[in-house]
Amino acid sequence: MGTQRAYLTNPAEFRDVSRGNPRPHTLKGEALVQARLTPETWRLEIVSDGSATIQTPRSLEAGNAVDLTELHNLGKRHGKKFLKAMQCLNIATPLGQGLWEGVPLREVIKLVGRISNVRRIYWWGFHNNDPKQIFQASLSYSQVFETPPWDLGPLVAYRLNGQPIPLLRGGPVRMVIPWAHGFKSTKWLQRITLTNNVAANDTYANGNNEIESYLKTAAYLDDGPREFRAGQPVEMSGVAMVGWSGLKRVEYWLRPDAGTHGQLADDDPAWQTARWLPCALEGPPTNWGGQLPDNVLPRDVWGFDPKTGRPKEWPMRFSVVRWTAALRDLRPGAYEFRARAVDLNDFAQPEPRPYQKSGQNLVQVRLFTVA
Ligand SMILES: Nc1nc2c(c(=O)[nH]1)N[C@H]1C(S)=C(S)[C@@H](COP(=O)(O)O)O[C@H]1N2
Ligand SMILES: [Mo]
Repeated sequence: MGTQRAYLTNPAEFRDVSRGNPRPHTLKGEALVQARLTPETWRLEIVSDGSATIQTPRSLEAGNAVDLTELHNLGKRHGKKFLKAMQCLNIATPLGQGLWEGVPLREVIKLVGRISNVRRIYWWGFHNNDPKQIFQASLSYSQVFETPPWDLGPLVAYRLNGQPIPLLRGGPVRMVIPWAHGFKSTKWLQRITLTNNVAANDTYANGNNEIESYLKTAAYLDDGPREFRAGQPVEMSGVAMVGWSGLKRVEYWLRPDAGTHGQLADDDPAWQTARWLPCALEGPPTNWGGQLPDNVLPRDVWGFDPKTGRPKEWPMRFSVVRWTAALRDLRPGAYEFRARAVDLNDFAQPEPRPYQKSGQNLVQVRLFTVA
């Protein structure tokens, strides 16, 4: 999505991260019906694994699993529209940004009546009939039920950019966890399980990933030309993900190429003397109506002021913002360009020191020459 100018990414153009063999979004016809991935056949089970007590489990077996009409009806009362960029914990650049619409997960779970002994909630989406391939993610009871009003809780989503979520993006129904990396936003959602087991049993726990990490504030560089002519303006650009800690600014550091192919160790003293200069951050679109789907009013989007129809804060958390840096009067030579984000704690990326299995936020570099 690096060089894309439109605020929302076309659903077909998100970079895709999907397991399963065959991939669920390649199913067609009868196979799609068997998989319950059409709007008519889609069902959501909400059950206990035996360790939690729930009043009225909703299951295929009992014939009372939740269908799309029931979910849409919940949406009429509790539905939220919100902007969010999807980002994989293991891929630096965000995959795409959407306007999602869904119902808070807690409202969906209320459909089972009284519950007790629930310490964790996990869910999975369709893959195929091989239980080993199930892709599962989880949250704690409190993360689902006790979200503060100034935060968007986890959502069961059914619309993307004003349309039903296409099969390719995990429709008919997908979990969307606004603050988390993509692996918690399970596509082709089919079953939610309540448990007393506190162990976080996310599939992503395999592979050494830190599974409770929040989206990180970080700047990423666009690709672009590697050679410029002297006297020509050089514009560098990229996107910044606005993570849990918000974004204060993006800044850049330009230095002559040190001849190490852009390698710079974490403990290299050059970091200490680097001169960081401000990048320009793109402001909010002046015409939100032109960016949002036709059937969505800015004032109805979460985080927007209902009176002005504009975002209450900019840039918005859990979304991306574009940045640019204009480099002028460069002498002929070879250069290293780096950019980093500074969050609302005044922590510069990557401070605290990064553990890349909690999300990718290394400071990126672009090499170029001026001839
Ligand atoms: N059912 C299912 N949901 C899934 C996945 C998957 O493999 N299967 N991949 C997850 C991961 S790791 C990421 S990063 C996001 C990617 O979302 P996208 O393909 O819509 O960009 O989907 C998540 N949801
Ligand atoms: Mo991912």
